[in-house]
Amino acid sequence: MAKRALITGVTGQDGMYLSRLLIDKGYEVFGLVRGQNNPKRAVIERWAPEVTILTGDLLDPSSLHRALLTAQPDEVYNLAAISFVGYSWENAHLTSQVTGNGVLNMLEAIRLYSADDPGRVRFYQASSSEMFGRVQEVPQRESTLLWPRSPYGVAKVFGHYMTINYRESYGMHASSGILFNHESPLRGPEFVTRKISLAVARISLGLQDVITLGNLDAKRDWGFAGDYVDAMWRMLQQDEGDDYVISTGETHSVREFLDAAFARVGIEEWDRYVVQDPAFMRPAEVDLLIGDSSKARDVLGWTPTMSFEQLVGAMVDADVALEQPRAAA
Ligand code: NAP
Ligand code: G4F
Repeated sequence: MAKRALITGVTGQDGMYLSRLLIDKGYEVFGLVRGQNNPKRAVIERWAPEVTILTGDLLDPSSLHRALLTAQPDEVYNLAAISFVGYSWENAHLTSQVTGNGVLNMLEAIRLYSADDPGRVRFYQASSSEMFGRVQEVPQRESTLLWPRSPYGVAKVFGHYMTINYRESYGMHASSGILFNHESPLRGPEFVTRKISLAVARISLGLQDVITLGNLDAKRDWGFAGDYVDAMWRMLQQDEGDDYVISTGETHSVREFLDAAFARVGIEEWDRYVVQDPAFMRPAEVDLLIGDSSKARDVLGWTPTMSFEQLVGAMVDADVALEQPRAAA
């Protein structure tokens, strides 16, 4: 019998990579898509036509219950969230509801659905290195004290502890992946890596003059999204639910990302192409993230496959290919 998986947030970067990974492993995959006439629905239908689309919203508990009844999943991957940190200050209440309370809605729906056998449905929660915020330890690991610096980070802490609480209270097979930043050509253009790769591609093709950014000194532990969804799957194949940090163990500044991206198109001196604007600075910044993923490497046998330079190169190349027809027109 093929295993069955339900993915919330299937239209996002990770949902798209995870859906392909599970399909390739022979799973029957169900994806939750929100809203009426959501334009992303067509995108996931093209990307992975094998996925059965279900409509629902993390804010609507009955839609989650219905999705469980239809999908009858062995595994649920809760990837849905308002995930853009910058946006979360302007929309703190909504972020708390979706990114925080939405996790509780999903956990509760699973608890009621599988009350006869609490371990029947395995649950993955998309926790985040943003929870470390003002970091209390370098590198950050599973035991590092959480000190979130944004409404998004606070909401993720709530979801993280709810996941642990449901595991401890009800014996659910619930795992929380504390994932550090992971990127790809499918990354949303609001995030700094994709904003840069798109702009560098367009600048190299003569389609754009400058890129306007905020803090260039922030440091992130950037990995490849394709590697990180593999870690999610590995967590749910363990005998028990648990928490795992997933990271590369290398950190780079936004400035270093700019170095690598511009170098890819043959530009060594990029100062004249980059403008800084306080509008892109955050009320509270997470200055440095670098993760220690020894536990995941030892227990899950997980390891990242793509270097920082390869990742930046792949993103810039993909955006050059995307923008080339516009330059030729
Ligand atoms: P993403 O591209 O922003 O995708 C977010 C997904 O959530 C989208 O499919 C979105 O649907 C969906 N969504 C938003 N609000 C919803 C609601 N009320 N009900 C149902 N679905 C809703 O994010 P991602 O980069 O793939 O990340 C996946 C998860 O991992 C997120 O929870 C994120 O916070 C977390 N995470 C990401 C990273 C990272 O570096 N990428 C690191 C740590 C943790 P629409 O397409 O309709 O908007
Ligand atoms: O790309 P970012 O917006 O990602 P951020 O805030 O680290 O959040 C991402 O990673 C988290 C994991 O740690 C996820 F949980 C979350 O869902 C999301 O996927 O910003 C990265 C850094 C920040 O320090 C920001 O201040 O880049 C800096 N930055 C500088 N200029 C900018 C810009 N960020 C954005 N988005 N846009 C700018 O113009």
